[in-house]
Amino acid sequence: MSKMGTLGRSGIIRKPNESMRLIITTFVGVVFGFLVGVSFPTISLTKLNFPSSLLPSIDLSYIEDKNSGRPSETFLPRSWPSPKFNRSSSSQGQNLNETSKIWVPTNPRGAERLPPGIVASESDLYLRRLWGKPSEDLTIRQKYLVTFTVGYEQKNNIDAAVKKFSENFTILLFHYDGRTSEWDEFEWSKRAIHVSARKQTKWWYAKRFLHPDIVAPYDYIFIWDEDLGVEHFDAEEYIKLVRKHGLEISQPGLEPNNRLTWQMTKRRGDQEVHKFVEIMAPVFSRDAWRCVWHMIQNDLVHGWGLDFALRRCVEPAHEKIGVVDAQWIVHQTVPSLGNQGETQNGKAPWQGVRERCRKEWTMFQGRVANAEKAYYKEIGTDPPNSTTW
Ligand SMILES: *[C@@H]1O[C@H](CO)[C@@H](O)[C@H](O)[C@H]1NC(C)=O
Ligand SMILES: *[C@@H]1O[C@H](CO)[C@@H](O)[C@H](O)[C@H]1NC(C)=O
Ligand SMILES: *[C@@H]1O[C@H](CO)[C@@H](O)[C@H](O)[C@H]1NC(C)=O
Ligand SMILES: CC(=O)N[C@H]1CO[C@H](CO)[C@@H](O)[C@@H]1O
Repeated sequence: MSKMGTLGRSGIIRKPNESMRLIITTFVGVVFGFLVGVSFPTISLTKLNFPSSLLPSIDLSYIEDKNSGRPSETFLPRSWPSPKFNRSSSSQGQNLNETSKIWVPTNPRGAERLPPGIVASESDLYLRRLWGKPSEDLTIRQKYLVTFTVGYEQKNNIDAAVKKFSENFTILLFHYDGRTSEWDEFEWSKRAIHVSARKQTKWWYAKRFLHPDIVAPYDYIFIWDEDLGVEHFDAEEYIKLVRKHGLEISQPGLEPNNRLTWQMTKRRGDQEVHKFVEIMAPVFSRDAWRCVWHMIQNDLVHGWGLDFALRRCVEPAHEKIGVVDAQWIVHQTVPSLGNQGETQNGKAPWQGVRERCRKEWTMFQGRVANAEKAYYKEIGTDPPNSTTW
């Protein structure tokens, strides 16, 4: 590759004493290119530049297991120009009839020129090795994801919390204080994923790093705060209950509760919705998260008001949003991100944060209401009378 890079730049000769070297590398490059052209005569050298024409020809010799039944010919896109007879003109590629080019409108936006078979539209957070066979990288494909937004000072609490999550969970820490390497004192830290960005909120991280197409392999996604006591919590049991009752958005009971029986608040009045207000420990199903992710606003980082709007993402909300009382957690009020603001106009940092939270809440409500109004106006009907908030 480096050879070819030199060849590509060889037209610009700045220093005379370099020209000899350039001539030699050019010569080597030409010979090399000629040899490759001879070895792989079916690959067009007119349309494609050299390095990329080399790649598909190498891949032809390697057939993945899952494709082993198919002839290797299928690796060659049929719609490419027939290269054997049209080597001469390099501009010929642009004159191709449009209909012979790949254009698949159902592909993800921007990837329409790819044959659908090569489109990997979803990903995951699984850690892979740098060696060996890719197919053997993963010994376990975790089906659940748990994220904590953490500062190092809460390390003991997080350590206790993480230990409540089995190997079936991918662990992802969002660090708001920039301290990541210190966590390596915990054995589990080496298999966790650490994302560091200073002084950001849970929802900020979630919007940026938990795109639905990235977290697609996970059945359930826990997006948790750092100050939760998990002594009475068992993650696998929790999942079992959530599955059993078909909860798309849930949260463990937030206070100690003597009735250790699971009870969903079926007829939730305003008071019970309010109980859900802080969403400190929400758990989303894959489908619910796909919707909620889209509802998170890029600039409203505190997520206030989001909890009231969650019901728009699941239908019927009163059956699919619930609190799992049998698995409960304790909210330990500790100074955390709320204190990471800045002193402004003589006000304490936390006051500025609190004010912004309230402001965001108002803004979010306004945006939802306006969006809804705009929607009904566009389709030309009156909005339903029921108030949303
Ligand atoms: C491409 O082919 C279609 C029919 O197959 C024809 O109508 C069109 O004019 C062609 N375009 C060019 C640029 O040759
Ligand atoms: C992890 O998941 C597998 C398959 O669902 C299950 O058999 C196993 O018990 C789980 N591990 C724990 C610790 O619960
Ligand atoms: C909505 O409210 C208007 C007046 O406020 C009333 O005339 C109308 O019947 C109501 N529609 C429904 C579906 O309740
Ligand atoms: C086989 C093939 O595609 N031949 C084409 C080569 O290019 C000329 C025009 O540049 C076409 O007319 C041929 O059909």
